[in-house]
Amino acid sequence: MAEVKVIGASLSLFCTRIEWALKLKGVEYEYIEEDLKNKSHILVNSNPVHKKVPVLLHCDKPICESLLILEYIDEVWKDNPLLPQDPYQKAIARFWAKFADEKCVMGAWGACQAEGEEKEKAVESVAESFAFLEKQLEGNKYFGGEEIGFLDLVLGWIPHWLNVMEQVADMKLVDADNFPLLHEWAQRFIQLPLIKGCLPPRENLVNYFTASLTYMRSLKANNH
Ligand SMILES: N[C@@H](CCC(=O)N[C@@H](CS)C(=O)NCC(=O)O)C(=O)O
Repeated sequence: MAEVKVIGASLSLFCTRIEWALKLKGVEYEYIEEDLKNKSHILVNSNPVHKKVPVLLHCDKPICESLLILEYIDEVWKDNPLLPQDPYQKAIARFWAKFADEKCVMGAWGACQAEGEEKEKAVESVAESFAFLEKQLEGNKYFGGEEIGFLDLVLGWIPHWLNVMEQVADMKLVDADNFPLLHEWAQRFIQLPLIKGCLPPRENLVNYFTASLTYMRSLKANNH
């Protein structure tokens, strides 16, 4: 029986960050692909509150929510630390991670779905959030400093997932002109062999987001 298992979905940005962390730490794990349209007993029993992936099973004990899983991994496996040791810096990294998930992931997905004037406003609002992250990169190679850390993994969806969202929804959120540091960081991050080697194929993401967007827009249209 594997000591560490990840219940995940191959296209999920939340799940990929967990796999990156485990690989970075050199932890062997078994990956269990979940069918989110027909959730397994193991998922429902392991995450009865949200019934979402990822779930980390460590010696059969479940840990849910990707940011908490990253922290757990960092505490259990000490090699290649993800979070800063300094309590203040640690709190700051957690703050930006929560901010990024609440404002940037959700904001970008909201902007994808919006249309017309609503889309312009949504794009503007996410850009304001990205501007805060751009500032965090001033004088730094990575969010973690010289090496990738917690916040880099949390924001690691930008070069791959956001890029697909931008293509599918015909919008531009992060490019070299508006966010040069974030753009440069994204290029650097995605080229790291460990990161690059654990990404879902772009074509699958394009198909997934195209279908999701069509579905969300049809729901919206039927409500009017
Ligand atoms: N806040 C959660 C978000 C996880 C999440 O949204 N997972 C999606 C897949 S990307 C999911 O399991 N969706 C299934 C559902 O909503 O029923 C985390 O960080 O782990």
